[in-house]
Amino acid sequence: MNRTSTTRRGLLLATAALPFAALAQKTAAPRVLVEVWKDPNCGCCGDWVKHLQDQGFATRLNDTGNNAMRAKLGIPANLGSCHTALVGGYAVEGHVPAREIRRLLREKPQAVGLTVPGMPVGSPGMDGPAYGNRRDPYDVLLVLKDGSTRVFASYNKA
Ligand SMILES: [Cu+2]
Repeated sequence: MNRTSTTRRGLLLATAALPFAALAQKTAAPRVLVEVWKDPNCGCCGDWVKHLQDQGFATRLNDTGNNAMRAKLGIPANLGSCHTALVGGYAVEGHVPAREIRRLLREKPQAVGLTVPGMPVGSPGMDGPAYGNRRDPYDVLLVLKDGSTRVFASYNKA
C-alpha cells in the first residue's frame, strides 16, 4: 500500500464518521429553558434556580424584580412569592419543585401555571442546613385561567 491510498482511506473514514457525530449531537435532548424574574439580592431565588439547574433545566435570569411579570402572566398577587418564571408558556411562581414543572409540561393542563405562595421552609431553595433541615407542609397550586386554584401536589404532609 502506498502513501497516497493510506491518506485517502483516512479521509474516507473521517468523512464516514461525520454524519454519526452530527446525529449524536441531535439526539441529545435539548434542555428546557426556564426564564426567571427576581430581585438581584434574593438569595433563596438563586437557590431555587440552582435546584432547577441541578434537575436539568436551562435557566435565563432577569434581575428586575418579579411583581410586574407576575401580574403580566396572570398569577394573582395574593398567590405570589419571591420570583416568577415562564416555561413552556406556563407561569411558575415561587419555590415550585422541578418535578412538578416536568409534570406540568407533560400533562399540559388548561391553566396559567403553578405557584407555591409565600416561601414555605422545606421547599426547594428554602431547604437544607441553613433552615435547620425543617420541612414545613406546603401545597403546589395549579392556577386556572379564571384565577381559581386547585391543589396540584402536597409536600411534607403528615
Ligand atoms: Cu424565596
